[in-house]
Amino acid sequence: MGGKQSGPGGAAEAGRREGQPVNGEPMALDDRLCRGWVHRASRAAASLAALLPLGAAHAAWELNMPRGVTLISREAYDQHMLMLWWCVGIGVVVFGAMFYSMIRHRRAAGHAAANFHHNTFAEIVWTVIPVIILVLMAIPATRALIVMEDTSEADMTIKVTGHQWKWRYEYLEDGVDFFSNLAPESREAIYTDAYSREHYLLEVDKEVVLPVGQKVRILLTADDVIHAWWVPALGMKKDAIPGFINELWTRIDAPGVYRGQCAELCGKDHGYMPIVVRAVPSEEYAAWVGEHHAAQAEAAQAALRDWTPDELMARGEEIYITACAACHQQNGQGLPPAFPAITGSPIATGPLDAHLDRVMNGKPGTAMAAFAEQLNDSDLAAVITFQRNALGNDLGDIVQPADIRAAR
Ligand code: HEC
Ligand SMILES: [Cu+2]
Repeated sequence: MGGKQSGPGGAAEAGRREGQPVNGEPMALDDRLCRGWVHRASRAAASLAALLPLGAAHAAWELNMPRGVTLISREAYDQHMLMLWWCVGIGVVVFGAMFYSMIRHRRAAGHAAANFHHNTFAEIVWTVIPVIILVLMAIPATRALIVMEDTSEADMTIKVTGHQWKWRYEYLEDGVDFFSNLAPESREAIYTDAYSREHYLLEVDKEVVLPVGQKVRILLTADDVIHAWWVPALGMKKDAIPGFINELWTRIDAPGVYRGQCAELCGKDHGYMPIVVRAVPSEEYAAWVGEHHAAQAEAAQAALRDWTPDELMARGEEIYITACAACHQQNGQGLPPAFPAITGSPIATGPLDAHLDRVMNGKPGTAMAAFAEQLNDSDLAAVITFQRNALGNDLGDIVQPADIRAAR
């Protein structure tokens, strides 16, 4: 409403509402609307142009959905295209007939309007034809839905759990279990230069590695609120709901890295819980599982010895940035009142027992999760040591993995 030239109300406004010339200038209204349009369009074009040079990531913007790399994604894509072309065909026929008759039988050419009210034949035709079209669409769509829901005869099963704000992946047969967080580089880029990261906010610290060509059954649930697991190239998006298990399956055809993200508004860092699936040949997958087990054994071994303060602080900082900074912030100031500061916090600068308890067992009913099940002994010892001796705190005490073991 209201161009810059005139405020709301007033003679010009009244004139526009009535569609009457204002002050004896018959073209003023159209002229103004027209200028408004041109102005707005050129402004929009300018802001679009300003967006374009923003980086290579934007070159990947596409209008259509990706065809993807699984049976399901291709099925969804092909049906989407099939129905799009049907719609185009229907549009051409309907609008063609409409415009043809509007132009061909216009009054200016001497045609008089027909005057009929009811035509049973036409009504049957325009009911039956759409019904037939819908049934024709429903057949392939139903077939695809049945295939999508069939998780039987899977080669392997992984359980995916949404947490605020990270994903946990458990490979039920292969004994692999880890949390996947937003990569620290991406988190840092939030505060510095988003365009410095090629996959800004779409990179993680640990990728989900899956073997190509194998049917993977995915059990999907959540720990706190509803999340949704969504990887476009796999043609999959489903809600992860606390207390329920949803099932999906995938069989990835081609090795590659496929990115996605949480697709259910799940709180403050909803935009910061990406998914990265790396599909690799079976041998590479087996090697990855082996490496994972070796790393786990090494971590278990490392938890048996005493760590130096420097080791604890260095590891503690890494853990703090990936696992704690989302809420308590990188500088330890938190976001009060929702997320308390660690700097000067009564617990992080108070008795050690209470600090261990809060980090290991969390605080039920708040966003502070129980990290005892999410981090191993060394990582817990390191991050607690870090909180007590960095971010403005300076207690001078350190926590060893053995202390955590004793507190479990
Ligand atoms: C999802 C958000 C979130 C994350 C991630 C998180 N916390 Fe917290 N944390 C909280 C909230 C909320 C509280 C306040 C709980 C309460 O009401 O007492 C809290 C409280 C604390 C406190 C007590 C502060 C005080 O003085 O009351 C400590 C210590 C703490 N967290 C450590 C950690 C550590 C260590 C990590 C990472 C391993 C971590 N937190 C990750 C949300 C979070
Ligand atoms: Cu989420």
